Amino acid sequence: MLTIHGYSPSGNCHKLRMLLAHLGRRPGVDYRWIETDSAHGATRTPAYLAKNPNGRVPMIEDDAGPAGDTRIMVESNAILCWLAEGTPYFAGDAWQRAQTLSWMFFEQYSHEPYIAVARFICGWTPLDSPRRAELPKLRERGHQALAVMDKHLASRDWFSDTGYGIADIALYAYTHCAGEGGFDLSAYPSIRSWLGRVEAQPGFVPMAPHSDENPALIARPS
Ligand SMILES: N[C@@H](CCC(=O)N[C@@H](CS)C(=O)NCC(=O)O)C(=O)O
Repeated sequence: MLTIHGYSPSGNCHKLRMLLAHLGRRPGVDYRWIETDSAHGATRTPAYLAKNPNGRVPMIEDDAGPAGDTRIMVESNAILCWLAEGTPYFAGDAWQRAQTLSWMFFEQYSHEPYIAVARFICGWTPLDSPRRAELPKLRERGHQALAVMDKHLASRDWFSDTGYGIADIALYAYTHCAGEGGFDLSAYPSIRSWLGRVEAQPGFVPMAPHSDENPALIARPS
C-alpha cells in the first residue's frame, strides 16, 4: 500500500492524484491519502519532520521497498517520475524523457515559485499581510513563464512530443488555477486550449477547491 501525505488544495499534491487516477489507482484501494494541512503547520510537527526534514507535502511512503522496508520519497515531480515509470505518461527515448524532465524543472524553477506563491498569498493570507507587497513581482515573473508555455503550445498539443504525460500534469497543477493568484489567462489562447485538452483526458480529476474557515482570509486576488 502506498501512503500519500497531501493537502488537497495544493497543486503539488494534486499532481499525484491526477496521475494515479489516470493509472486507475483509487484511494483506499491502491493508496491511502492522509490529508495534511500544510497551510496550518501540519508539515512542521516533530513527527512529520522526522519523515521529511524539509517539512512539505507531498510525501509518499511505500511499504514495498526492496528489502520489505518502508521507504519515503518527497518532491512532487520526482514522485511523478517514479509513479509513471513504464507507462505512456513518461515515455520515449533518453532524449524525449529528458525533454519531459526539462519542462518539469521549468515548472519548479520558473513557474511554481511565482504562480503558486501568488495564489497562496491571495488565498491564504490576511488582506493586510505584508506578503501582498510581493504580488507585482510574482505576477511579472509568472507571466514570463506563461508566455514561454503559450509559445511552446502554439504548435504542439502537449509539452512532451510523446503525448500527454507528466510534464502536462506538473504544469497543469498551478496553471489552471492561476486566476486565483490574479493571473488573467485570456492573453494565452494556446494555454487555454491545452487546459481543455488536459481536462478531457480519461480519468481526469479536478482539484479540490480551497475553503478556509478563517474570515480574515479571502480566496480572491487583490
Ligand atoms: N518542490 C516541492 C514543493 C512542495 C511545497 O512547497 N509544498 C507546500 C504545499 S504546496 C508545503 O508543504 N508547504 C508547507 C510549509 O512549507 O510549511 C514539491 O514539488 O513537492
